[in-house]
Amino acid sequence: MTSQLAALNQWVDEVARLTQPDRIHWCDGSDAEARALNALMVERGDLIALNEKTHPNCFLHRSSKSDVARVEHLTLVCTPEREDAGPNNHWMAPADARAKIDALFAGCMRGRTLYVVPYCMGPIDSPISRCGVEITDSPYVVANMRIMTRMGAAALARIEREGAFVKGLHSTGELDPERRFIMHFPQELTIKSYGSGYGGNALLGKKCHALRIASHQARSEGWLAEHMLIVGIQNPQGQTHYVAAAFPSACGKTNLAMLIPPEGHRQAGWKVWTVGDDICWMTPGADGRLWAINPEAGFFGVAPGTSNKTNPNALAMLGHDTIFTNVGVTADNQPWWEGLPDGVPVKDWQGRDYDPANGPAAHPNSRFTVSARQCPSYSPHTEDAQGVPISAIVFGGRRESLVPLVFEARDWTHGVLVGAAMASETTAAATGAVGVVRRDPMAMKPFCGYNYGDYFAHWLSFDKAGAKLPKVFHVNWFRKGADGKFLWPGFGDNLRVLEWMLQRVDGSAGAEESPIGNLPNAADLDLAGLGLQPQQVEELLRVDVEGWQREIGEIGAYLDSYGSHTPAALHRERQRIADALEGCRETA
Ligand code: O2Y
Ligand code: MN
Repeated sequence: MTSQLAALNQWVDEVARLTQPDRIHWCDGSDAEARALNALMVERGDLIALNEKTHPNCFLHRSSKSDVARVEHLTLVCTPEREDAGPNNHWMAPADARAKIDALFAGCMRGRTLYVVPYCMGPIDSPISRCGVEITDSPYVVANMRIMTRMGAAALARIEREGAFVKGLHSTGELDPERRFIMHFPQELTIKSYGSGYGGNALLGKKCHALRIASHQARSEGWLAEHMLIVGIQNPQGQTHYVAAAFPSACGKTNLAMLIPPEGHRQAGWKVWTVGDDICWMTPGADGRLWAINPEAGFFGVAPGTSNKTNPNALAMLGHDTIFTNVGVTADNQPWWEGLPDGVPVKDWQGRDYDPANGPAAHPNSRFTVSARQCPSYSPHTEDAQGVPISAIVFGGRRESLVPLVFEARDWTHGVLVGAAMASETTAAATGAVGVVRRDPMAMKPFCGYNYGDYFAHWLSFDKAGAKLPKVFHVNWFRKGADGKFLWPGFGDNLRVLEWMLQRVDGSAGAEESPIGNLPNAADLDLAGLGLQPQQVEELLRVDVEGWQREIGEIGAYLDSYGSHTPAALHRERQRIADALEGCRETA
């Protein structure tokens, strides 16, 4: 037996002594194992089989009603020094955290089965991929991990061959919000999660491993673990450029990852390929470019609002082999959520008879878990061991005013500032006030496993001799006109903006310089057939100098909040923009 397997066995034994399960099951990831687990969950009432004719091999899971989303206030990063976690994370000293959560784990698996889930984040033979093992007492978590990661025998074999693996210990516990924690110990490559069975709290390969722990590893190993979709854009000449894009929630990330080109573009030969919809690991290649993999193997997407109009590719993949969580059901046992044009719900997400007075049939954060291979636009290059080369990085947010449709950063340092200054208006999808601008650098606010100031410095460090870094852009699909209506149609038409970006990468499109970056002139964008008025286009691309002066002041205060951790180069870059805006006002 190799030392890695010995280390794994020893850890499983330790956990079993602490949690006292009745049985231990090592998951091999096989179809037979999945069938048996599904049958067990149906028998126990954890899963409900959906209409076998319309949705073969699809199941509904209803979570506890107080366990329906990530819990940021209970999510901790436990570094030896508080400052290393930064003001962007909730922190507890590792020894205190361990004592607190191990007391919860003591005896928690009595009467339950302990599942050992070996998994690989990324293609099984990719040097960029990393392995982990999740120990859980939830068969629902096993079923989801099987879809979301490369889980089972092949991952175990890789763990046997190579160095350290990430240890994730999870128990649903009593599903009591008062006895719930999601703790990260980056120095020990360990995650401990107790008291939730939902999504990012429980599927430890996703946000916990692939972002919080991986961002920490990436910093020390010289790569990037990012909250980004990856999409391939094929032009009519047959060249494909890959774009990585970061957006805060409720900005249409999954829709952009699965975009369908507008009719004219489709006819001209444009194609869009989906590599990933949520997480991107990027590493510098021998050629100086950044090469990216999607560490996940599936999508854990929001169901409400997914329809043939907003995301036909997503809808097409949900017809078979899908786990739905917290959606409603129709009389003939089909899954249903708000935004579907057809069907009538008879049961809501809690299993009650549907009554609009109780709220929506599907929980607003209800989800589908589905293999990425079922997506019609799935890129075969998703499996490439070396990853795909990234030509452009896009940051975005939801801003009613001020922020133009698109601008290009002048260089990498400016691009890092653009990402660090990212902000979005809150929507009804999140708790708290609506329409408030919140900073969410690189869309990593809940996921960066260390001090944001150090994270900005890590991003800047990629700009070194020989690097051929992607161009960096910022987009805002959500600017509104004086009439309160969105100025830009969004969805498939966002390809027109991506087209300009890729022409900038090739050096074939024009742009006008401004203090905030380079913007397209109206003539640089293909707006054919959109019917936009010239004033609308002007407003979409307008730089409001006074508004930006206020914004750049607020960005300064935000950067200051990370104290001495914020790199001086970002302060200098911000000052340069402030000076250029001042110069603009004086000449106006
Ligand atoms: O993990 C959850 O509980 C839901 S949140 C989520 C799910 C999939 C992809 N991204 C997110 C997110 O919050 O960014
Ligand atoms: Mn996400």
